[in-house]
Amino acid sequence: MTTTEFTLTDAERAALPTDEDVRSYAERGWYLSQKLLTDDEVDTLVEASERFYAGHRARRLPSRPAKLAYWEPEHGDVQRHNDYVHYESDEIAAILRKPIIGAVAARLAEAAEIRVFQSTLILKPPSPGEPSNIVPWHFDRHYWQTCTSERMLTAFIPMHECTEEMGTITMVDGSHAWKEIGGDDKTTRHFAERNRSELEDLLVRNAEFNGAQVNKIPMHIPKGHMSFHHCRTYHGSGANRSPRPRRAISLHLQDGDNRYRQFHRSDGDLVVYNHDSLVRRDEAGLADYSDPQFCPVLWQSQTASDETA
Ligand SMILES: O=C(O)CCC(=O)C(=O)O
Ligand SMILES: [Fe+2]
Repeated sequence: MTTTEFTLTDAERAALPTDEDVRSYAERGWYLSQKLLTDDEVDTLVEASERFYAGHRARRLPSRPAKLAYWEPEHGDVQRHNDYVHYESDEIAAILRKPIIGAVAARLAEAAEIRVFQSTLILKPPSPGEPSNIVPWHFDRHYWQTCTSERMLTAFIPMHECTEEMGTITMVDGSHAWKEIGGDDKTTRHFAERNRSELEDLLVRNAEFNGAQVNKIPMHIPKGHMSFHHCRTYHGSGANRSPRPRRAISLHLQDGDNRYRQFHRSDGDLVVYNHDSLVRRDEAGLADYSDPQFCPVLWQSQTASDETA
């Protein structure tokens, strides 16, 4: 990905979250955007992802980190996850770096700069009984223990209207503000490695501990719109009961201040994120989460008022 000018058209400015939207995100931990992508851009994502699945790459990762999610045709008709799609597909990256997406994230996170942290190309095949299609309750911060930031967030970008029938992403309202219990070392493991009922139980116990109800809100996302969720918002998704594949990209975003930090499990083991074996080192010899090859800048406010205007 190359740098772009961080400017918006008048129409795009009108699609930014309002002050009320920013307040609502702070309170609820999620936001459903206006239309940020044209129908042509959304259709291009579908075509580019089909080329990706057929094996086309602009470049390949120089090495495979230990926990890389990387669907290949021999894995068959399970849910597909492909990390670093912004690195491997220039066609997809060109759409993900559209400044309005970073600008919306900057408003929500109240940050002057937004960089890519990760992007995952996702496809849920249209098979209602497919167990791998279920995304158990989790929040993304658990996978990002090597990050200093508490403001990171994710844009969930479907490649079509995304409905409950398709197993759209579902938010647990306000859960980003909960204090956590039972967040033991296991939470750094990806949900695919964990037991579903264990995670459902953890959600219920956390709600009780906070005197809160579990209010699940499925995101009905029109074509070209996307949802955003805070890194501590519990979310998950169900079966795809529709006759079509559910296609999306999870675009995980970091604010400009985010840095690598060493994080040890209670057994002393160092937590390792996939970036740690890929990105350049900073002056202190630590993984540089601002390496432009893997973590390009999506948005920089031109003036202080851009963040709040
Ligand atoms: O695919 C989904 O429904 C959920 C994706 C997810 O966990 C995320 O975007 O952080
Ligand atoms: Fe997630």
